[in-house]
Amino acid sequence: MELTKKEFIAVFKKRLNQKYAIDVSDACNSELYGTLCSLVKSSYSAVWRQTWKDFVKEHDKQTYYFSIEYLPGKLLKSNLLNMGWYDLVNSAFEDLGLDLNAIAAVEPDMALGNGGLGRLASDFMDSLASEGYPVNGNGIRYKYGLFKQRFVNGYQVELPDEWLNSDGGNAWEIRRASKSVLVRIGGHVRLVQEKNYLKPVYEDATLIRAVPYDVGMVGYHNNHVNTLRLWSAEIPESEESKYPTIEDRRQVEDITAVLYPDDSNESGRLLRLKQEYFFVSAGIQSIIRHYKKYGSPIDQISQEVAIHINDTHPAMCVAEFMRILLDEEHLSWDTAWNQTVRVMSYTNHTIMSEALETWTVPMLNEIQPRILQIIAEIDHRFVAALAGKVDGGLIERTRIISAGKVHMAHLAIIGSHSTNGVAKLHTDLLKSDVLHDFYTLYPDRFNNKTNGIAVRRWLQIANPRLAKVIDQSIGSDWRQDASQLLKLIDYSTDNSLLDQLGAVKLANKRDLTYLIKQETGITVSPNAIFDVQIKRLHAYKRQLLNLLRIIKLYLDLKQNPDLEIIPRVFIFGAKAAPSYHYAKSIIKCINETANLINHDATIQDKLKVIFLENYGVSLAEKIIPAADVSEQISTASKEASGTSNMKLMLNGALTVATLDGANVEIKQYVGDDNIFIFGLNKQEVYQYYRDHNYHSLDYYHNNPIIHRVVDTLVDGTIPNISAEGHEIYDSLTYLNDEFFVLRDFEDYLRVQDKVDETYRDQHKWNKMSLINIAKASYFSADETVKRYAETIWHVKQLSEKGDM
Ligand code: DL6
Repeated sequence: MELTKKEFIAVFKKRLNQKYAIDVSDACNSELYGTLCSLVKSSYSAVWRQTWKDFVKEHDKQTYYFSIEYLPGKLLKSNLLNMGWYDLVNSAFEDLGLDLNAIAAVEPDMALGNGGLGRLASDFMDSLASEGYPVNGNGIRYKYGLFKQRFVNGYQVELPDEWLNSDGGNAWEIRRASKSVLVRIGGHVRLVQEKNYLKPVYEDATLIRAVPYDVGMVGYHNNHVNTLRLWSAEIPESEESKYPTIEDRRQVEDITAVLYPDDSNESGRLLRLKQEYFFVSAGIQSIIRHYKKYGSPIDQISQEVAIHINDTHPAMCVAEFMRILLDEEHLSWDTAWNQTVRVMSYTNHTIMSEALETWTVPMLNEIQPRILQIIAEIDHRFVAALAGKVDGGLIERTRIISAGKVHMAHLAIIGSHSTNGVAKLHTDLLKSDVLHDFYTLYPDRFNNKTNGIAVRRWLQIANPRLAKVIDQSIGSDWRQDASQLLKLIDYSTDNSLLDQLGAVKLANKRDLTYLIKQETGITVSPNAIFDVQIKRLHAYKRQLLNLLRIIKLYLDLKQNPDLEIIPRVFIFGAKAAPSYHYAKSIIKCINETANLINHDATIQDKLKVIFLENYGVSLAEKIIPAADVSEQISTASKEASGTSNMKLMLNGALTVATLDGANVEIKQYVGDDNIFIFGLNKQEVYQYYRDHNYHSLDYYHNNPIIHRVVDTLVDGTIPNISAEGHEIYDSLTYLNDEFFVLRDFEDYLRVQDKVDETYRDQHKWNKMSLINIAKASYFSADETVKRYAETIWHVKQLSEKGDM
């Protein structure tokens, strides 16, 4: 819809009146928000429908991206931007005396994920639509998003995130009851021989109604809207009488109630397995139903359908797809298997063994006995096909079911034609170590797809000041095509631009100081270095290393209050998994250290430590534009890729990094002079593993600085951490410091001194910043998804970028 500002204002007022019977002057922000969303949605719905028809008409191949997590954050601004409405609405609202930012803030964050994995899926959804690829998401419509984090006496407390009950609700979704499917869970199954196939007969299974809620994924200026389909569990009408009490009903409704229910106990794990099967089965049933209605014969389905398994959670896609092809479509095993492997592809997102899921055979049998039978048959055939051809040990290590456990990553790899890692180093590690056995079996299946980020959200929307300065130097083509940002390199000696970059950063830091004051009551100076570490709280990400350095600075200043240092504000944003005790202890220690330092007058504002509550997409959009330093300090080899590293560099922060994940590629792009690298590399970490010769106590005993700093965890220097401090102290000393914190500490101090020294030369700093902004374009998700589309899924672009 092409509108002038005047027309937009008229349409907006009319819709507001129709929807809420109110005028602009009396309307509250949530009414204004609801009105704007309804206008936006009704404007893209015709395009949405047309995109769907185009998919069907051409019999073009479509991809379905299965992910148990999505983190879209807020969609209003992103939809406005992608539809080309942003400036128009902003200016119209100014005329009406309205504040778009305040109105957009009404929208609850759609927090259907824990961290990088879910945000990546959402950045991909944006890029796939913007590049015009026929790719739809498939996930779960959790009633409660990721918990809301509060700090009480420094401890993390988890509160439910009732996002659907908030003022904004979910304005974007459309409930499509007519597209519901039934998912069978539990019970028993036996196979009965029919003419030419085995017919499963189910007894005592529970039927769950899976109802899809569709959210439009609007492409950038290209008349293309894909679908994110999220499934919700309900009781089928025919089964109502079986659920007389509220408790009974909850057993069904709870399947899609919370994201990653606590899996520290058996019932939590069972519920999670149920969730996984539920969204896999619902998604695959609806894909096959659609294909049968509009597609070619079922034994050619791989020509028109690709299914992506995002991490191991949807690995049952392989077995569920086989189930339908065998039990309902009566294809032979070989034909069904051939199609399945061609359809499926898999991304591995971590080498941490706890995230490579396994289920016990009895658990899988309890949730879906037919799926277990099919997995057992895949396993049996895999073993039979290799017997006598390769070493027996290799077969044992790679088979799907062993020692009573079902290995979901093995199922995903064996049942798909592509396995990719998410950064070069990570993929190399998969090949050489974690999945080496599979690599020897299927070398051609392995490939790398380094992660990417949505430059639209993380620069155009999150940092309008920087976007404007970039427009003024290189023009605005980069808004369509991020690679144009490389033109900035030509301006690396343009003092005026470098000064403007400095001014933008300062203004963004000022904004963040207001937010910090509002949220924590602490005053910080925008002239300090803003040193940012934002990511999930995990031991391998080493927020602890950052904390120990903060303590070291504090001790130095206590000893010498006149010490000249560049003031720093350390900013943390992180949630710990509710059952991850150690991570929660680190949060407590950071909060208590913050409390100590922030209220110590002798420190004279040279140090401030801010831990912002409830880190999520919207908070990230406020922190990232204001960051000077990006902390990417995981133990080398442990972070698969990282994506906050890319977002922060795009916004001009300089990276302090270990050679881990995508940091390695960042270093390659920006060059050694524009990044601060420290610590063990992957080879050195692995050397320690091989030689068993890391003794953290040696570092503790032989290095007086380390000794003094680590002792503060237990000697009362930091108040109120007696239990948590001892837990962390023990982990670093007697338990031999699993993540080499003490080993890397000295080098971390060295590199941080270099940061200080560089910051003193603002001209140099801004130049480095400019190079980082330019080179971040290599991590545009638009390019990443092209590589998935062209080399894994083989889907074509249906529409190209260009103004509507
Ligand atoms: O690929 C997206 C993201 C990576 O950037 C992170 O490095 C990686 O930790 C994360 N992986 C997960 C999987 N579960 N765990 N742990 O979230 O994926």
